[in-house]
Amino acid sequence: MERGLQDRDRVGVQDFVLLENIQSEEEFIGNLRKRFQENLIYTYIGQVLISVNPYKQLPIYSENDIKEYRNKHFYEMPPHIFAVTDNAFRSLIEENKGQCVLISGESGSGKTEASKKVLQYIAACSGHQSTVESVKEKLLKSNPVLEAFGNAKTNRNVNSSRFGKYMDIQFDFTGTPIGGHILNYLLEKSRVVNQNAGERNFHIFYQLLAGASDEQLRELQLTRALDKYSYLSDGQNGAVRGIDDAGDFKTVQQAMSVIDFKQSEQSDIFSIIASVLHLGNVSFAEVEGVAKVEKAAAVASVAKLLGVSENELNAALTNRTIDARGDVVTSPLNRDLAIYARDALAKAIYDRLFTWLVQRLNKSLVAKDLRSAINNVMGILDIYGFEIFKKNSFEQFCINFCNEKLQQLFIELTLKSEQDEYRREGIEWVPVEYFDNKVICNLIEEKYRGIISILDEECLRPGEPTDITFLAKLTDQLAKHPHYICHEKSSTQVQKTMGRDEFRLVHYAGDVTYNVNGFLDKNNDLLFRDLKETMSKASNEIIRSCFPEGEYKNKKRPDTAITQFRNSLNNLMDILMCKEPSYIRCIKPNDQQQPGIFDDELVLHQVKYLGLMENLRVRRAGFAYRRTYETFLNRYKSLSKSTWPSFKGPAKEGVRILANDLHFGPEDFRLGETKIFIRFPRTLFDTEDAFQAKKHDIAAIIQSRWKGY
Ligand code: AOV
Ligand code: MG
Repeated sequence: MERGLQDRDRVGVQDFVLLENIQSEEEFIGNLRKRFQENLIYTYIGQVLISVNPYKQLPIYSENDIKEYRNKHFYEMPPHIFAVTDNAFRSLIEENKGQCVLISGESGSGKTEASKKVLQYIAACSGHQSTVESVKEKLLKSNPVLEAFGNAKTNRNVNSSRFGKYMDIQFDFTGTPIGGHILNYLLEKSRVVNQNAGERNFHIFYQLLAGASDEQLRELQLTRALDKYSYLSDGQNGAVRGIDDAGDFKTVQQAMSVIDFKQSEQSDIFSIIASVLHLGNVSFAEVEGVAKVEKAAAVASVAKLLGVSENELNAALTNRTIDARGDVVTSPLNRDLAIYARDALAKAIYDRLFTWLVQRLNKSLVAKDLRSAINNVMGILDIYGFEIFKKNSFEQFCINFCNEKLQQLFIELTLKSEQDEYRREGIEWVPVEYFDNKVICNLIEEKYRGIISILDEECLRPGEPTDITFLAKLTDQLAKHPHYICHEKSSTQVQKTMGRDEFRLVHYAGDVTYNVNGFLDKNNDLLFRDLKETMSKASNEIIRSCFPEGEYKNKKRPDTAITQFRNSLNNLMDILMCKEPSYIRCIKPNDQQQPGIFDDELVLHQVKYLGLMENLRVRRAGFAYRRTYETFLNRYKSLSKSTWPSFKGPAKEGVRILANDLHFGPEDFRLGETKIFIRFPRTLFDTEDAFQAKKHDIAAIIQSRWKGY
């Protein structure tokens, strides 16, 4: 086990507050690197856990490791995600405070893996009655299902989450998990119909084709050849090293059974997945401006799998009905619009199926008879990480906005809670300068002037709004903003790095150039009424429930995609704000997704934008270490004759005596209301070393006594 001074040269310090020079970025990175090379991927800044993705399996997550961390004091064990979870779990049970574990970091940094470890720990160390076991089993099995439908290979991560997930685990008053609830955020549905080079569609498509039995495939009218499906061929990336699609399919099927998906539901789900593949193969010819379906067989397959009339589907794919003040007019689509309609349908079907899955999981995650016993919840947030690609579109804009919001929450909560603690304990406090990304959040979401408002305004404007008129409005209104860069008003040097149809945002985590192409369409998210109507009559029950009749009859315009997303994010922030947060900040050590490579520059960039140096400075501004009087006294009481072997009286008094006998200088520490605050790490090191030496002596004495018997 790592500890103390002796190992520092080799394994670095396990808490950054123990660094000698907290101004030095080199020292900070050096510490992370040293530990990474020793497979010590976890390091603290106080209570915040930094996790560096090892890109290889480490033997640190066994049942035994879980036992090691159970009910231990935070600092007594090496840093670990289990320690953070244990800490949160105990606050939940002992103090009845709702908890949330917030996991952040860029794409591929290890957030989703971290969230699974949190769940694993909770499941392993809480109640073991059989009803509870089944709840836990379902919670655990929800992951493979959601990942199959919501994750995909991107150029940043082979298993990248393409949706945001917030999961509440619900406990009764004894701390026994009795259920869970999942909220999902904006799935990147455009992936269903096209993928960038080197990327894939959602895993489930490949899993189905690789893993289904011959008979099942025959029923779904599918073949195993990926290149037969136009929706799978963009990325030209069928089989991927490190992904076992057939094996994963078995896992998903098995998970679905555990979650009590009925056989008919499973069959409906896979019919829908197959129908999306067939839909992608529907192509159109154009005769005198009017689209005609070319591949009737593909339409027939879709119709059969979803249980809709083939003729009606055929007509709905090539016509558009508009109900203008009671005047119902149907007009034919040209080829481009028919393709648009087809893709919109495929995206809507997939997206709604995903939401249906989440709701279905939720239904089975709460044991009905226990509903009233819910006493407290622990939330786990795992979103899509900040991402920059060669080409960034509306999806990246949403994802990166989401990351800005989470960073904002981190800033507010860590700095605020630190300040609160000093105030509560009556300790003086020196404020630390930091970059507050509120300015970027405002740029995006401020009423009337923010990018979202401008986008919505353009989407709703009569006339002929286009992506380019939207961009012109942005530039018109935001050109002076320090975090907005436009082509038109930039130096020729900057102009060379971006196109005329692009704008750039200076995000907290780096500059991202967005191409406006598709922003309006994606935000409008229009699905023609004819298709909604056809779907609402499907005999496939999931499809029918996903396309309720009332929807196509309702003339009120739904909120735009980005407005729905913003509202749901703001709701999420409200949920998180009233819980006690634990932070896990994930770092990606290299872009090759390989073990053993620690790219200093890449890591430094993340350390900077995550605000970790500031986090450390705030933590160290006053006092590096703090322990409750009880903990401190318990651990170090053997170091003074006045407190050993026992001390009667308040723990605070014991600590005062101990500090005196250990010759702590008057500037080295402060005694707060409930904790001792130690200014310099050295003081703690010396104390800890003395304790270790003493422990040795005591052990030797005890041993020699035993020998006498
Ligand atoms: P992300 O959730 O942060 O990215 P993941 O959790 O999917 O990243 O991690 C990416 C990959 O890194 C995983 O598939 C594992 O191969 C590896 N990995 C991560 N953490 C660990 C760990 N603790 N031990 C071993 N391997 C790990 V994204 O979802 O793209 O933002 O949208
Ligand atoms: Mg993820």
